[in-house]
Amino acid sequence: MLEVGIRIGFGEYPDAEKKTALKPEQVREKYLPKNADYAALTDAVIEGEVKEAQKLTAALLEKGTDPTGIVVDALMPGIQTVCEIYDNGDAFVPEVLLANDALVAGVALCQDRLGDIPSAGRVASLVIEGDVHDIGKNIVAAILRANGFEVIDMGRDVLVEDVVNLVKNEKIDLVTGTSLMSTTKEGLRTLAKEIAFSGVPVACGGAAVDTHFTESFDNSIYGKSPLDAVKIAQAVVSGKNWEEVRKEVK
Ligand code: B12
Repeated sequence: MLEVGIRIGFGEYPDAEKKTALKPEQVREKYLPKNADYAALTDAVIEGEVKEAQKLTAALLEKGTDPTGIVVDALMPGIQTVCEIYDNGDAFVPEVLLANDALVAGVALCQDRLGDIPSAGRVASLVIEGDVHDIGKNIVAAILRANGFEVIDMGRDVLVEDVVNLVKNEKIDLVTGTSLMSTTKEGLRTLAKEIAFSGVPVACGGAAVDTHFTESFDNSIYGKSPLDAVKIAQAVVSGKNWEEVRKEVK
């Protein structure tokens, strides 16, 4: 852990994906949806244009487009583009944050459209202690909501003891934990262990974790995409335990 911390301090990230070296325009092409209406919305997110993102999302909803499709196939490619460009050193923090604002604005409209759906179950979503990367967690929470789950968004940099208190005091079916850094992912192991007494499993995701890591401890299920989070939540609510869900979602 200390060694990893030192290497990161020197700007070397052991678990980080290998840089693609794609130019910003190539990254945009890679993620840009084929559907022209979706592509316009993706571009609005890339440019961090909040009002434009709201306008285009509203227009798609008006046409009867499925809100989950808008989030997954139009809004998400926009933030993925900006994050990869940033990761390649071709964008700056404010650009990521503006793109996130545009994403959140679009997601909010999709959620409003869904209105009151009978709750499919209760999920607590968080980014683990020490980690501020909450863009992915926000998408996961939005997609869970779009699929009828009540989501208690605990935010980012969340202490394990706060989750322990939550599962003790409220009826929670599933916790989703996100980690983007090798220095924070161990928090997910602690979390899964500390809440095992309650029978509530932890769905783990984010770029720092994978099946190999998640399966090195009990009471956890790995998920790659927000739709995996939905599958996991549905399986847990149907009464399956974490071992059964692990096999099912693989
Ligand atoms: C954007 C970003 C930032 C933003 C974060 C803004 C925010 N509000 O989130 C800012 C600029 C603030 C930032 C800061 C830092 N960052 Co940063 N950041 C990134 C970057 C470029 C993108 C992350 C992202 O949002 N991706 C897009 C989202 C949509 O993807 P995602 O989170 O993985 O989520 C998806 C899936 O994983 C999944 N998912 C997510 N959660 C869950 C949960 C479940 C249950 C399931 C099923 C699925 C699921 O669904 C999502 C949608 O598909 C990454 C590089 C990269 N390529 O990942 C570096 C990166 C994560 N950052 C890194 C670092 C080191 C830092 C800093 C320490 C830099 C510094 N020296 O200050 C600080 C961290 C401070 C802290 N304590 O957390 C490193 C981590 C290295 C490592 N492996 O440990 C990375 C990998 C960059 C790199 N190449 O080295 N960062």
